[in-house]
Amino acid sequence: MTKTAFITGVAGQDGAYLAQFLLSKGYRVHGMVRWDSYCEPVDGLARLEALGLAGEHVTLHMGDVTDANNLNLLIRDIRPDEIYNLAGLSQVHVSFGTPGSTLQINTAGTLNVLDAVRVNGLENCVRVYQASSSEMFGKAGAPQNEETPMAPCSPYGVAKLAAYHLAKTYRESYGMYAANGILFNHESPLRGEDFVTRKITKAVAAIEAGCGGALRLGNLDSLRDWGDARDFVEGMWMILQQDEPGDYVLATGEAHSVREFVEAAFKRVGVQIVWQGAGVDEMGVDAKSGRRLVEIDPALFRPAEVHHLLGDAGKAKAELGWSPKVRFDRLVADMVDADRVIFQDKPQSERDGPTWKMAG
Ligand code: F7E
Repeated sequence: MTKTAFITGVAGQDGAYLAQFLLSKGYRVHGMVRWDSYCEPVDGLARLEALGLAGEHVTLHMGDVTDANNLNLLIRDIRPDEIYNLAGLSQVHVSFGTPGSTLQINTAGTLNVLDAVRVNGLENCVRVYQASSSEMFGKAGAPQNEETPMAPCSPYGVAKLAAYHLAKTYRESYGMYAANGILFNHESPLRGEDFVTRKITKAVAAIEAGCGGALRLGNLDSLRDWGDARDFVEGMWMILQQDEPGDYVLATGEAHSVREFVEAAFKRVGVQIVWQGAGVDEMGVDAKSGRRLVEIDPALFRPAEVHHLLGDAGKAKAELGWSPKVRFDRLVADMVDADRVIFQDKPQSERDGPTWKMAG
């Protein structure tokens, strides 16, 4: 029997890859997009378009997780077998500036999804995947797994932790199939340019093409467990295929610093970075030419930082049979190469356009 999936946040990196994955499994896929993406399809649906999924492949609905009635009606009409709640404010730095809307979207939004299932009486026929995050571990020591006490230190982490507990509470109180995927950082060529990996790979490609200034970054020493988003969306699906709902860490088990990511990305285009100076005066320099390629921008430091994320996905491996296929070096190379194509395809006169303007 054909299954139906409903993805909130379908226009994001994970939503687009998950839609592609579920379509390949024969699912009917419905996705929710906010009004601004819906009304400005050129930009708002760019990721779905990049994967060839716009149009008839995914049925799109205008909506918002902060609008409970809207969600109730959508879920009543679609009657999905599986809901993937991926909608959210995902930029940790931004969450310090907009803590109120972060909690509205990431916590109350999750509550609205869970409650929509309950008030429609679908507790026994819908499975809900909640996009939980390694940011919930915050200051907890590494490595982190499902048993690690959580100590979030950003509004984003706090909001996600509350949503994680809501999913567990609905599971335990109403017998709902609600499962948390606690995902460590996962990246791809579709990653937004306000996240550090994509910001770096796009800047490196721009510099190689001769049209980029120095890359300005914040904390170079934070350690992240970076995987490939395409591996991780498969894990999301696997989580919902278990007989009993549970909570699972998905991670590569390998941590690298932002500094290492910078070095690997430049290495891909044949540039060796050497570091000079210290603190806010530190800079990354091309070992051959002496050109300054990386600078520190104190405005990019966060009020509180998660220093070391390193996931232990042993439970997912043992129970789901999930393990990531893509490792750090290949991820960096794939992302740099995808950004190089953007610059190769553009004549010099168009390279200053908004499509590659650096953000974040
Ligand atoms: O930062 C440092 C920054 O913004 C990574 C989201 O998907 O993963 C992501 O959250 C690190 C941090 O990701 C810049 O301080 C230095 O230590 O790429 P990011 P994130 O905050 O780890 C988790 C699992 C999620 O759930 C989130 O939704 O890089 N960093 N310089 C910088 N970060 C940014 N964005 N920009 C910089 O210029």
